Amino acid sequence: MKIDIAAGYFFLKVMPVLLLLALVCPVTSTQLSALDSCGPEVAALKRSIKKLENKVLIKTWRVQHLQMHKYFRPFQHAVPETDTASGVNYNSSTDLTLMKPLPPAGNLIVHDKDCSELFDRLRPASGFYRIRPKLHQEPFLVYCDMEDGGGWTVFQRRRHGKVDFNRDWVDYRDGFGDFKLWNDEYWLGNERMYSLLSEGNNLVKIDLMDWDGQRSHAFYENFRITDEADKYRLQYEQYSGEAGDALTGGGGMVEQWSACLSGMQFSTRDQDNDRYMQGSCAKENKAGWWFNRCHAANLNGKFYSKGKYRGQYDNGVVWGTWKGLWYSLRHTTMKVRPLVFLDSVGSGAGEI
Ligand SMILES: [Ca+2]
Repeated sequence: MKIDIAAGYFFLKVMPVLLLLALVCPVTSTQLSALDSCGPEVAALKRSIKKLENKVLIKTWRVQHLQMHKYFRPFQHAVPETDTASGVNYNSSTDLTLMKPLPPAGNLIVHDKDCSELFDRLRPASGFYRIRPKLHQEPFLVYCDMEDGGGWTVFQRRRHGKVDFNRDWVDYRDGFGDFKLWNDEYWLGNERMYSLLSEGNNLVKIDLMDWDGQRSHAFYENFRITDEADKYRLQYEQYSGEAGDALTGGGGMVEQWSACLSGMQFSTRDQDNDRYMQGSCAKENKAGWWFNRCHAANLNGKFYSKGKYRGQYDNGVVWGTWKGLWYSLRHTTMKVRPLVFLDSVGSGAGEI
């Protein structure tokens, strides 16, 4: 820095004076000794040069002094998260700084884009972890199912009925429920699901359990939803599994005409986007979900704690092709991972 400032002063201040001097009193190198004879102009210019040289010396000394006493120091990258809020490691009482270092250029903490990346990287146990599917997004908590082959990002869970799933559009868009304990219930939120599912090439697994502890499941390939402008319309491709293709309505053409959810927009009690002209499927079924006229599968329905139920509407936690429309399930899980995935079993595609 000393050299830079001295050189800068020389070229900006001293050099022009010398050039001016050469113009006023042109001489060759062998005639330099004759400058003194060029009159008062030369004497004035020599005084200016002396002043500038002194200024350079003073500035150089000040720079050295500041560096020596550490009034400032070059920018340093913050160490990874410490207890101090600024990320600066003040480990020496003599290392006082008057100028605070600049903040780090970016977030130094790496977030996985989903639970499959986390699984590949660390093979951790199941639990809640922070993921970030898109770089522009804030990271958010989600339950990662690291059993069942591992790497599953869970976006819906019903376990005990403590969380109310009869909610408005904004709640379903932003997500709700509890994100702490292994059996907490939640809806991750349509906006987060949109970012999580938007690239397709995924495999969604729906895990179901009845009140006798019997389990079943359904797989859907390339499960996606559109954005909020299109009301989070549902799209999916190939079904496989044991529980039946209830999302498509099951049964024959008549059932599918009224209950196929492929291509349906999302509806809530305050936003009716279904095809049921006479009323609101979301209100009747007490759920936010993709409805047609209305459904053969509604995992966000009303939680009945005995399984079989009766009522005006088939509004339980329903997977019609497995237990019928009048049986409300005990456990449900909707989870996703990449279609091509080397799971812990090594099959590459879960149970398919
Ligand atoms: Ca309607």
